[in-house]
Amino acid sequence: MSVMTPVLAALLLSCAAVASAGDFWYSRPAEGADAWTKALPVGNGRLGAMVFGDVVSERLQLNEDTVWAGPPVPEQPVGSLEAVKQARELLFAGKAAEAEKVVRGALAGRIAPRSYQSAGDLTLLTDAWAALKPTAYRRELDLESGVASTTFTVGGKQIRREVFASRPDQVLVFQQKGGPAPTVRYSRFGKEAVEKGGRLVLEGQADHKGTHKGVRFVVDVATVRRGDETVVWVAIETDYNGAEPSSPLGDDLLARANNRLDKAMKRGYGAVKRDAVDDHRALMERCTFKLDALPQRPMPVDERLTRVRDGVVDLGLEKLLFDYGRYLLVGSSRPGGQPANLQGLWNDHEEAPWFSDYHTNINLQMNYWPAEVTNLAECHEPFFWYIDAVRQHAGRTMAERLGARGFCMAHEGDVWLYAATSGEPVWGMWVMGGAWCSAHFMEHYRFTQDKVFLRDRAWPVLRDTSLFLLDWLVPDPTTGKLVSGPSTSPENTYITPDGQRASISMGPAMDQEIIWEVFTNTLEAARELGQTDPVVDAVRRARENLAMPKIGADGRIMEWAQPYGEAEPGHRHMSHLYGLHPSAEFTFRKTPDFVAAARKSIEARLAKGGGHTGWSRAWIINMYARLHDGEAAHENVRLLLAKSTLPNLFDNHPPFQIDGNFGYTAGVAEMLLQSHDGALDLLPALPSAWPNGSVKGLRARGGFEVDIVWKAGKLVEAKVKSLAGLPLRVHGPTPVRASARSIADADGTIGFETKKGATYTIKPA
Ligand code: FUC
Repeated sequence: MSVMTPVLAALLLSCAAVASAGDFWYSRPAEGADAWTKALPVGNGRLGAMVFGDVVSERLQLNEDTVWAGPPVPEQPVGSLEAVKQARELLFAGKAAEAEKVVRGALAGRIAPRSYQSAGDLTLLTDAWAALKPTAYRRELDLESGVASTTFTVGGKQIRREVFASRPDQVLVFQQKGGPAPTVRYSRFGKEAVEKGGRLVLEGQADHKGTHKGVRFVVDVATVRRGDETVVWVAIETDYNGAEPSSPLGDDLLARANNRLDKAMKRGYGAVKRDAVDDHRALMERCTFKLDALPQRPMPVDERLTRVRDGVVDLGLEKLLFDYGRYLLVGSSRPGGQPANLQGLWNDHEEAPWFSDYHTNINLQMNYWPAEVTNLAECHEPFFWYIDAVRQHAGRTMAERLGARGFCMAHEGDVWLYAATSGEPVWGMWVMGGAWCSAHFMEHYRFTQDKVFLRDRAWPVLRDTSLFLLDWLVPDPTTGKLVSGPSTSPENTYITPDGQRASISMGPAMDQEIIWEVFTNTLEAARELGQTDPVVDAVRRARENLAMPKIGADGRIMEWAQPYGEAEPGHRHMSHLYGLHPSAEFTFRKTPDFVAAARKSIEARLAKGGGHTGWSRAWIINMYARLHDGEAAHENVRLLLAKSTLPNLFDNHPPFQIDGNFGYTAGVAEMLLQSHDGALDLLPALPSAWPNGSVKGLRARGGFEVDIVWKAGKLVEAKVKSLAGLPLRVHGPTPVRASARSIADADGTIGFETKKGATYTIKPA
């Protein structure tokens, strides 16, 4: 479906380039009404800054990942079960509008504004430069080191500024070399920091217009001047208690912050920077992606983006955006911290769009799609922590009030670890959030083969999810098959046979597909662990009796159990295609008819304007990769850059929402390597726009690390390192042979035993 014309192809040749360190730069500061989406992010998983790069008045907008407005936190309403039973009866009787009324009254609480918030702004003022005109200006983000820099010449002096967030020392650091010391100010939504003990201190509490008082925090700023060097150190500490969010920590926050600053300052800028860079680089350099093309005149990112909007294919930018997704995950999700939220870590609002929370009907999960495959498994940890914490508290209460054992989650959550149906039924009446997230635990095991994780972390989540689903499912009175509901197919609506618009139904395809996956994962985990828990038998029986997705008369996957009319045929969610991606229910080897039906469904969605949000477009890239359609996948890569990417390469919903960044990186990985269908599939969706390139350090299920080189659109060689010593099956774009003795299947897939730690070479046969 590529729309590449000969003119475009020619432009592609003349403009594309190998991206390298030093590609992510701009020739002017982030300014104007949309300055924030031009500024550059740094982060250590917990502390983040947006760097604007202004010469006279530099602004660093800061974040700390627990600064959230707070309680009261909603609970699943008492009486939910009665409402659910009533809604089920009404839905089975074809009375969707009445069912919706019941749900809206009894199950949908008010959405409360407990937003994730900015921690404030650090301003560095140099009045002496106000009347001067800087030259040789450049601001840059080095994805490898994690350092943002601004360089310029002013008043005959060369100035260099650097900003980074140190994970080892847990401080944010600004350094300026050359020029007078800037005047330092700190403020947050109109409140100014005050001097305390020689430091600039702002003590605050996140709230919503005086209500929803949440996390207390201290921002502590120290400035040190030595020669012509100025270093500004920032520590941010909060009273957020992850173990029990409703009981804030009682620590002296200022003492804690002062202590952080003392320690870091004693070590000095050089040592702190070296350790921060080492820590960051260690993760970044594990996985590299290269696309070869002709050299290009160096050009700032914003200008390159403009050209992409004009139809140019910029391979350097496509590569850069892949790296950026990894950079943003490293910057916003590290063990011990909060999961990456809707904006990752970076947010300048007091009340952010969707409160910058954790949406679990696509967004939070998409944030973690690149984690395993691009070799950042430890960045997945905050997600696991969060889901497990909800499981042990509000997720259990929610299940209980829905008459079930185990745990569940609805479509959104936040640092207060709540779980409850809320808002409008079209988004709020959906209890599959925890079930979908449970799949990530199994995937982590598949990639890492970490049995301890499987036993201690994944099994309790899978077991509790299965318990919930066993109790939640009910037999459809007509077919006797088990169905989920009342439930929305997030967040779509349909037309009932009598012409009304409705959202909830019984047995929407996505629910059934998620449940099939949970049950399948539970059975697989039980097998791996030798589990004899009675829940395993119950799961096996329920899976056999589960209503499965169906292909409609039009050849598409049916989004709802009945052939309802579509109210929004180009809807951004493609929930019913969950089985194609991220799940592996519809695959070429197992269910080719469903793969074909999924393709028809995507095409129909796109024909009606689907893919219009950044994350929706990113999901489509992943889906086309699973359809082994490199041309269509690449067309959506191009469209994501052209239509849904902001000047600082943040993903645009609109507004900024980070899921599309992560979904993009996962999608590119998916085009180069897949491992969900019983074998490693090398270059399953390589587009003609990427004729020459390589990727190193991708991870695959079964515990493999994979490097691939290709030329003229053909596989040259792959190296597969076996990390767990499991048998390996490999399938190439054309028949392949291995450096070990192998057996080939009819479809050209080769299989052989591996030794833990050994590397195998795969070449065209
Ligand atoms: C889902 C999507 C919206 C948005 C929100 C944060 O509900 O349907 O488009 O991304 O999450």
